[in-house]
Amino acid sequence: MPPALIIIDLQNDFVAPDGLLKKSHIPIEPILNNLRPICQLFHDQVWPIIAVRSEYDPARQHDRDALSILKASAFASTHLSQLSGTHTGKRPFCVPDSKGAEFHPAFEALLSTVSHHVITKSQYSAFTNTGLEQILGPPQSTSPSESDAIPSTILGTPLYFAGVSANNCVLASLISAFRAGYQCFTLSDCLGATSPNLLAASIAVIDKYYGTVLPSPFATISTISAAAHTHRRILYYVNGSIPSWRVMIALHLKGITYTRKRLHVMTTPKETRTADFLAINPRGKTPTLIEPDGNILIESMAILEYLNADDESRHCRKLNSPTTRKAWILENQRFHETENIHNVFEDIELLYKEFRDEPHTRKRIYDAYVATIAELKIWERYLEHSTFIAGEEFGIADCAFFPCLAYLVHRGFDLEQEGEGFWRLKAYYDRVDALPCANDARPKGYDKVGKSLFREVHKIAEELQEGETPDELPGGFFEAKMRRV
Ligand SMILES: N[C@@H](CCC(=O)N[C@@H](CS)C(=O)NCC(=O)O)C(=O)O
Repeated sequence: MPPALIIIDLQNDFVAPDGLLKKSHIPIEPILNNLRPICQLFHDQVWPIIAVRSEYDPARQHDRDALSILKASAFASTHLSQLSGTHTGKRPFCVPDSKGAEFHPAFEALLSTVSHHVITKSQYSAFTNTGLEQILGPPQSTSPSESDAIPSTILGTPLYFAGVSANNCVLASLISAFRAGYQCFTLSDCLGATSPNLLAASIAVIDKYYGTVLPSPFATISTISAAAHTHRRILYYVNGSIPSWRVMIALHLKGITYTRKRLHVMTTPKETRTADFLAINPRGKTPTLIEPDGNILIESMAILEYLNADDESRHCRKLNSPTTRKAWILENQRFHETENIHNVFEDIELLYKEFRDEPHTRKRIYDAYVATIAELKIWERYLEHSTFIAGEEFGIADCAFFPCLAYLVHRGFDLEQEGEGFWRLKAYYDRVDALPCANDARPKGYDKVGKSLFREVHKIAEELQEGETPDELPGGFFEAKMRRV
């Protein structure tokens, strides 16, 4: 389906000095100055332009409670206030047949120069009970071929949003479009709100969760056409998180293109815990992958299995060959085994907590360290027989494993010095780290060694080992220390 331009609510009540907002009306001229060339571009390309207007009839107050019709059932029902909002409050905006409900004359003048559709809505969202989707056509333009486990032929129709107010009707309409599966763009200099803060906050939310924000000069025939030939696949990720990192390696390995959306977890509230994100993934976790067909995938291991589905089915078809069978069993098993290494060092991160000096915590950190050494010994042995962890080819098990190892290294775990020396793991680390997929997925800031946790871990280990004999120690710390001495 062709791209479309959706211009929202440039009506007197919002943008005229004699409208309901009076002195705090949103100035329309800057918006129109930027919108004129875009309208002309869409008109020339015969791409649809939709002028959306609101009519909020106080007599139809029940509309306020009407449930938005949201087709994309993949989304959680978490309440997003914009989606059920209307302006039929104490100060009714855009009452039917009022001057306030008319388009601003300057916008009318612009509309008279281009072909366009007008639709009327009665809630914030231009998608609620308006038939807009019939005008736009389906959000995705082809269906996946049956032989394609990973949809690569689905294109998401791009929609470009402009108008007012950014924090209510534009945002609500864009969220509805996103949930229905359209690719969403917003023209940052063609938006308005009643305050710069509201405008900036809305743009930030759109950019963070729902789409691409761009100034109108960047919306050219070539960028818009390129968007129309792209599919909508989004990965929400946390920088440096092992689960996200795994998925990013696999996406690159499989040559799958996608848009990255980074979420921060050191902020208050965490960007993973906002209503917007919880409506996408009720667990509030990354990685979360939105597929071009609208499916939402969570849990890194499940996503990796999904991304490997094509290879998997190819393997399965040949499972009667003993060699393929053996390779498939090994890869599958090693893939699941990586959760052992992923879980085992979790308690070392207690060093980040305020209560890190409590004896009980220090014991947990020590135990995690000992268990990590023991676990790595297993992986060191596996590498005696192969270049990668499940064979001679870098595969899905490596995608799951490598970030666990690389995280330890980044936190100061010296593969050559720890335990009895993890020489094979060190060579493996260097080999994988040089691969394009590892390079592409390397977390920001991980090109240099980070704050070493292991210096502190060693101190704890020394302290807790005092008085114990080496034979009683399950881990390799003492052995390594003796070797170094
Ligand atoms: N089992 C999940 C774990 C995902 C997970 O814990 N993600 C963390 C980042 S490492 C997250 O998104 N945390 C955000 C939060 O808890 O709000 C997986 O493998 O995908």
